[in-house]
Amino acid sequence: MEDDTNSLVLKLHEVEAVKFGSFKLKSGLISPIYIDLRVIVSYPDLLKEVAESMWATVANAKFDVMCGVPYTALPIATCMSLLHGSPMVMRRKEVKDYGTKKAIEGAFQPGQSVLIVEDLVTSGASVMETVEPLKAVGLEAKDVVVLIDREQGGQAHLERNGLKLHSTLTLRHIVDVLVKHDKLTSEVADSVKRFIAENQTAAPSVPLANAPIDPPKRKRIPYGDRAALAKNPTGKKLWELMASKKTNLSVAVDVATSAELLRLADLVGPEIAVLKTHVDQLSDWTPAVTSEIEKLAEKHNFLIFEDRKFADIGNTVVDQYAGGLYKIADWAHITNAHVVPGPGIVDGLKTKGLPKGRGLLLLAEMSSAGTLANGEYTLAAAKIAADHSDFVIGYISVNPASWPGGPGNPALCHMTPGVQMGGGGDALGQQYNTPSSVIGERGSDVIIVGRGIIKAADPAKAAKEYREAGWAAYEESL
Ligand code: S5P
Repeated sequence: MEDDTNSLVLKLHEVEAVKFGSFKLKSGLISPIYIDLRVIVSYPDLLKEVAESMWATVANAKFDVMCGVPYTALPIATCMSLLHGSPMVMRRKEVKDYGTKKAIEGAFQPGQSVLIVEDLVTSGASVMETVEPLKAVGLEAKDVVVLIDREQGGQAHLERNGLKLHSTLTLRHIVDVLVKHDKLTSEVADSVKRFIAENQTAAPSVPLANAPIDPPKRKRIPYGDRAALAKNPTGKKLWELMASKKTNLSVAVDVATSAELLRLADLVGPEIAVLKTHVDQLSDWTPAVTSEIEKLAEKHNFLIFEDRKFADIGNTVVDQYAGGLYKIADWAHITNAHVVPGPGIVDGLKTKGLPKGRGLLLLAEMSSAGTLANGEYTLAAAKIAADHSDFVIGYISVNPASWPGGPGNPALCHMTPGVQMGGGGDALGQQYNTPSSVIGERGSDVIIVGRGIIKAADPAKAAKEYREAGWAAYEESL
């Protein structure tokens, strides 16, 4: 079977149904890959092979009739029908008003089950457009067979609408086969994989009657695998570090003196992936403090995150980041910014941070009661992150699982503050969730814990407990 799909991939590449380069898509995006399966009709042997492979893909599915999604999949469905004696129905694409004109042609009985046949799935929108008129005439669609799943979210969207997607090939598999056979360089393969990761689709807005309302449980991609997707060196290092050190804990050392900061950093160092600082809270800061923090980061293998929350226009943040007293860009691997000024703030910070290989987190949500960072604002932050994924390594977020597309691009990391074992909050609006809720239910990647650790009687022991809780929740979500 593996060999069969390998030869199929090579033939698709040969007839240029799958091309690599730089292609402008309808959406305006530049894609490193272009797939056009219409060309298959010119190669009867290949069409037959495609139909046979897709038939084998749904060997275990049960259905009464088949329906190809117009137009590219129509000849494929016809070929499957001829080869295996399975009847088809046909959807008329032009009929928008299902009430007055026949949208579905052919002989069928209401209550019969239908297999949807499609050439390529991206978001699943065109499959859903076909399912709707089928349902309207009483046909039941449960299974969809597709030649190529681009793995850009279609499977999850279809599943949410009660449809099981069976794919003969995935884009990643195609790319791997072509690299193996020297048809493609691994650089191009990586750029395609990054493109897939960065361009996950939002759920199509075609609502289906009788669709189950429970969203499917997302499976998490392991931290280690996400390193390969990250464009930014600090983003990559963060994923690698979390995977190798087995920790998704960041400690917020919000203290008043340098000695206390260094003492706590040394104590919690063995447990953490990221040390989060607010150096402007220190009453006795000198440049020597940051070199000491850097030494501890080396000793314990963690990254330094200065939680500066930049919020000004691009031109101003340049010097706030690289200059002034603290020269944050010189020593903090990670810093963060609000998106309220618009994307210019990212461009500004990038001028100083990117040459040093630094990474930026965008505040997409906040943990405090009454925060205004929600809804459209959060989506705008996600868009800015997507547009700057060379520098932006992720988000400060609170409930990424609730975002319309879920946590989104797996190259980007979600870090969540407002974490304490007991939940609750403080007197000034801070709201806490538990490590298992943050990682397990809310879909975040890193827990940021301040007072739950630094105010504990034994901070090192508390850090170990939070680390274990965070890691257990991560492993359970894989
Ligand atoms: O929305 C936010 C964003 C951040 S970065 N809410 C937050 O609490 N933070 C920071 O996380 C905050 O500045 C503090 O350093 C830490 C939370 O500390 P804790 O003591 O409440 O756990």
